[in-house]
Amino acid sequence: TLKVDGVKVECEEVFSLMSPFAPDAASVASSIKSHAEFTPLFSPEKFELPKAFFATAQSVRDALIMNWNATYEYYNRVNVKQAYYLSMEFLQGRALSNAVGNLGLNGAYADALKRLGFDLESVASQEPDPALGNGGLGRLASCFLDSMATLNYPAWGYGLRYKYGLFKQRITKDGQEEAAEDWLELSNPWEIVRNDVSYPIKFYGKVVFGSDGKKRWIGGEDIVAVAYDVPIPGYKTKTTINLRLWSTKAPSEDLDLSSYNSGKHTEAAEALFNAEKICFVLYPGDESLEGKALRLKQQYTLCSASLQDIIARFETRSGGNVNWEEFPEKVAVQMNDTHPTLCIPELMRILMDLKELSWEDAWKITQRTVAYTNHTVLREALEKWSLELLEKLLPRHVEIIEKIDEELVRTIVSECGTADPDLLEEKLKAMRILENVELPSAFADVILKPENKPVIAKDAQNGVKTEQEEEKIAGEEEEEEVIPEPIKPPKMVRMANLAVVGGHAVNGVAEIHSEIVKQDVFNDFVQLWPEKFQNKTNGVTPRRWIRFCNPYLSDIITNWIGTEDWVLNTEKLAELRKFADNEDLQSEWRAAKKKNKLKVVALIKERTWYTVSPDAMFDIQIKRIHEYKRQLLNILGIVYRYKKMKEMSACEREKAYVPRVCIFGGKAFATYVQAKRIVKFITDVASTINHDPEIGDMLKVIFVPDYNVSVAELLIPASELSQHISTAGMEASGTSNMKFSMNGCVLIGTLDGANVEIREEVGEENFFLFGAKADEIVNLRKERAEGKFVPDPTFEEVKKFVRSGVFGSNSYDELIGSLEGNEGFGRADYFLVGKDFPSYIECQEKVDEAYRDQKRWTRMSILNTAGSFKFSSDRTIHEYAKDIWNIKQVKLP
Ligand code: B1H
Repeated sequence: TLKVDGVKVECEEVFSLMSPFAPDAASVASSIKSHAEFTPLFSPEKFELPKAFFATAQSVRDALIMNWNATYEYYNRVNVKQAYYLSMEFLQGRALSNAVGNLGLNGAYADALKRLGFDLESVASQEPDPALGNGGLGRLASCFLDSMATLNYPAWGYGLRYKYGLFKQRITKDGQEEAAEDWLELSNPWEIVRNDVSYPIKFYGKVVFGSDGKKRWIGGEDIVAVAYDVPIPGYKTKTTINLRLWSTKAPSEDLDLSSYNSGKHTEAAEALFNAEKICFVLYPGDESLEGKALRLKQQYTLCSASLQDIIARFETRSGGNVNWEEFPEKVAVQMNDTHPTLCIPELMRILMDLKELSWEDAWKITQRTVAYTNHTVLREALEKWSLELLEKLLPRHVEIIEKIDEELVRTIVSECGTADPDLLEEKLKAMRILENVELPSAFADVILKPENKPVIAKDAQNGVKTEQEEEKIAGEEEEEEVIPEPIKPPKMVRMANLAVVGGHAVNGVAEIHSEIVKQDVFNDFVQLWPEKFQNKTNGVTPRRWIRFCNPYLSDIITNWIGTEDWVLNTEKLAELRKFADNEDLQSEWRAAKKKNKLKVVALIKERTWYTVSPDAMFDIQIKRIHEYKRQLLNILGIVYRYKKMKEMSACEREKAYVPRVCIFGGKAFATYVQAKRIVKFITDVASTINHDPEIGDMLKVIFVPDYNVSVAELLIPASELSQHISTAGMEASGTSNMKFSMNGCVLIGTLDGANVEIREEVGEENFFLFGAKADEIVNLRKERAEGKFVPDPTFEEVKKFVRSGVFGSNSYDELIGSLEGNEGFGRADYFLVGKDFPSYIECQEKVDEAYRDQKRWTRMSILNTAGSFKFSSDRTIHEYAKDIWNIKQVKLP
């Protein structure tokens, strides 16, 4: 009899899994069989793949729960400081192979499943790929969880349990179509519903004074957040941390039984639906006001439920002896971008209104607890919320935000002084949390420039007008014309400014990005609090992103380095450098790549019906479709190559180029029209080129539909060239660049995000660099706007070719127009595709030349893997733990 999650269970199989000795295949097989028998999801008479997956997952989960309980109990006992990573997104990917791999049970599970007539790989591929994230930001959060657990850091993740993850992408003749992704359709074997862990969440209502003179937030809409726990195992450690995802429901009394009984079923259940819909989908469309309110409710639910939970744990661990000053010594909260910024006013509210702390004490505690990671410098992506909406939805929080803004104004005025009113005005404009909102009354008089001060105010002061004022008033009297009131810009709350002010640390995610954050986006704050700003270059987990997704290459690395320690200590990968020219290693290396390419050949066939040659170079660009990521530059480069090939004889063609398969993957946000045009254009180009018999295997273009983590796990190990070609200064970091490099893929890219550091680590001769630099961009855009930019003839040639109708009747006016100073279609090549085009083409020619020499190419490939050790998320998490969270590793006894 064992206690699992507080419940007594009788189960022999569970016992054998939790024993300190690795279970053998026989006991694993019997555990799987017993789960298959008792899993009520499937019919009892058949034992097929889907059932095998569920039973296997449940047997693994048993092992995880043992370790997860032990970890939790131990942290409770030692009461160490714990970090909490709050993120609206966790892009977990499939869990089975990862869990089995981290537990070191690969052999036992593979054997056990063989005995039952299955193979582990096919069983694992039954798992739906949970996409509770959009891209890099969510995947980073998941890599961080793996590293936290692996490195034995006391840390948890908090997120939302969306019923539907990121949409499923279908590619039709019209381009991208979206369909709901029902990842929970067959239930989720990894989660543990915690009906015992739930918190009330309030929206709307009003703020009143209680009889004790304290503020109370009352009325409105009340819902409940329920915890769903997902155990996260570390690699080769017992530590199993928790990802706690919140789901929402209505309090049970909210079903209006009398309406229901009188036949008004929909109205009676309205409250239930209203509460549940909050967690229906990841990033609901937020063009409408309803969409905005829903997204804001999601953000607040995450912040409020997580903080209530963290505070409850702090109180329990304090054992009835709560000292709030100690809170920041026990708790670190990391906000993944600004999406959880409501943590700041929420923690303030709880501390002041519920725990009765003073503003000053609550503020000190909040600031010491919270930290903020910035992931973007694109101005339009810096989150802002309408003050009006916030006021309605969270009236108490708006009072708190207003007070934080007022305190900030006080600080700015005292630091900057009033001697230079222009400078002060500029600072206030850049730094205030509230935008387009009058200054708090206490400051209006001190700050306004003399000429802006209301005449009445002066009048009232001394009754004497200046000469200019007399003239102005006289002028106004003469003109009888009524001047219409100017339309007031909407009042907004700038979440990034709130996050900077309310936390003790702000970090960017790659060196160049953190510099831009300091020099540009938050420069005024840097002058005020230079010590807050840091860099934490992103990383990826080497477990999922090489050890498990690329077993062929992993075995080779282990053999040549002589140990498997590199999975934990990636510095060891550097030892491969000394073998970079070794012919034996080189031929093993190429053979592994070929095996991975063959898997992708099959994937392409299955998903697109195209047949591609495994002997061609695999050239891959996989990421969200966005103008700044410049898939358009890539595809126009391909079009140019195609045009040149068509102008050549077969013999000339083979001399000039190496055969390539150019692979794209990625989703466009459903309402991002230009991104969807790019998808359509890529598939149109693909269909022309792939059916051109003259070109054959010399060039193929593939758009892999429904790109997700599992597809990335197949494509990355098979890649030879990968493209990271954003307009310099616009990609904060990128993380797929790290995964590619680790898997021995050579990068072509701009000096942007983490590319800069990857190039430094792998050596500039092993990275194909092109394009304008970040500090040239502003000037280049200015030149463009002034009509001084003269496009290269190659760029004119490629645009003309596209317009000639080679790729169908569409002339792509909107797409090609956006690259020109064509007013109707956009921002005159804001992303500088035309500027970088010639250097991109030239660089791609160098790629062909290098690839032709397979020894040289393999050397470059090996040196990429060898130089990628910095980009393990283990390194990143150590840095967060030391420089921001101040937490220590705790190994379970
Ligand atoms: C990144 C986002 C993002 N930056 C808003 N910003 C979102 C912003 O749903 N939303 O509202 C979702 C995501 N994502 C990415 O973060 C950067 O573009 C990458 O360069 C970076 O590697 C990644 C992780 O730091």
